[in-house]
Amino acid sequence: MSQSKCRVCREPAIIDLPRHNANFCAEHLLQLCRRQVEKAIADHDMLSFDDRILVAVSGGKDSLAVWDLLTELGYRADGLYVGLGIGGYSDVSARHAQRFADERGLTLLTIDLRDQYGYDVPTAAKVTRRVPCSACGLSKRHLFDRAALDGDYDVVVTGHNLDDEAAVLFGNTLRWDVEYLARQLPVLPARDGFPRKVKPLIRLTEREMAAWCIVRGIDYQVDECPMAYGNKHLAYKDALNSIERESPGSKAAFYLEFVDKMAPLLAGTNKAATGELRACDRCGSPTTGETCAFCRLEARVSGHEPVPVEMVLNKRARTAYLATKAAGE
Ligand code: Q46
Ligand code: ZN
Ligand code: ZN
Repeated sequence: MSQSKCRVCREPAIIDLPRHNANFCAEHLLQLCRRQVEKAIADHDMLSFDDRILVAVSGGKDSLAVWDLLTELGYRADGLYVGLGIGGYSDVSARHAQRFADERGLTLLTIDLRDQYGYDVPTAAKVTRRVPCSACGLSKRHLFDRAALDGDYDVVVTGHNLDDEAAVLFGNTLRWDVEYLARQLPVLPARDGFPRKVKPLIRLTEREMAAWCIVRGIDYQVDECPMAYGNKHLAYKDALNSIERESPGSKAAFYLEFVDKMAPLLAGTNKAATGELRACDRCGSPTTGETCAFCRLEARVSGHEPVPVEMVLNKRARTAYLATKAAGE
């Protein structure tokens, strides 16, 4: 079989993208990624070159790739890393995020949940007896919003890619969760003390982002968060990937056509956007009650004896986590 060739320049290809029915060399893969990000930004009026941007950085491929892409395209973007205290996973993620920023002379702000708020994600999960991702998501959303407002940033950027958004859409559709569907937009406008939030990677897949990082020499955290094990989100991604294999392009059509055709029909059904908000009596963040959910969580779990990661994993997840930990030691 002859070596596959880049669709643009006919040089040897490094990746095949069945969704585009084409192969690409390194240079033209980068060009495709840049163009898809530019298109997402333009189609949804996400960013302007005057904006001060805060990128939510986890140390994984997507957040580092979006930071890299925006910087390369000429946007002014700082990063914020939140240390979640998820054992070795968090330690490694923090190193990747810091090294990326240092090597490029970019500004990375950092917040450590345990140092600054007296708890971490495993401890919060154990004390509240809720799934770790619930305390984690709540903490991250609050801290990114706060940091953006306190630091006078115009917008928070997240690295959610097409696979992430399609998987969330799939879950919301399976349950016909209209309220979540109405909120699943590439841009959430600023309102009442919340910053604007945008997702410039909605037209790019996980595989394309991994390829971007490899070609650009970005050393990212490859391991999944141990708390994600057995997560429904991963099952939805697998389901969509098997549909995509049979019918390339389905994933992009599912999500992007939702945004174009369905989301406008749901506008106005987003209750959270219309509810009455007031300032939290502890931190001043917008909330519907007296105290915001973050401050209530902090009050409940702060100062509690730290709980190790393995204590909040189910049996299969714990076995996988301990094996990875042993291999890394
Ligand atoms: S970091 Fe946090 Fe994710 Fe880990 S605990 Fe869940 S939400 S899986 S993006
Ligand atoms: Zn080429
Ligand atoms: Zn509060």
